[in-house]
Amino acid sequence: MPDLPNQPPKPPGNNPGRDDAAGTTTVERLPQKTEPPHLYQVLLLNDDFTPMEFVVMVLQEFFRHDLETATHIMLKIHHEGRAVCGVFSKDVAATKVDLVLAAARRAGHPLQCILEAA
Ligand code: TYC
Repeated sequence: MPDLPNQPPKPPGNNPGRDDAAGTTTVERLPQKTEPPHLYQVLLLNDDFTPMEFVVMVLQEFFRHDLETATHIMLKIHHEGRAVCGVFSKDVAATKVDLVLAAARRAGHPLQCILEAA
């Protein structure tokens, strides 16, 4: 919009708003294009060697499940081959996998822990 005669000239540069005759600036807020965070589920896989108690401990310590829920998830893995332990952002999910695998290897168990896009 051209400057009105009784107004000082606008400084050059980016004008983020729209000025009307009264000098009111309307700043339009564009709809935010923020994507929802991509989520990943962390799963434990069954094997024939990792003790059930160790898996229950992992579900309590690393996924903050109570004993009853941890036991339920462990038995689901034991019978069905796999189960979701939790759903997290990518970074948190990857860290959980690393921590679980490190704890399992330290204890000498072959437990497998993976992540999948949710
Ligand atoms: N199948 C194992 C056993 O009989 C128990 C187990 C459960 C192992 C869950 C891994 O992710 C697992 N000792």
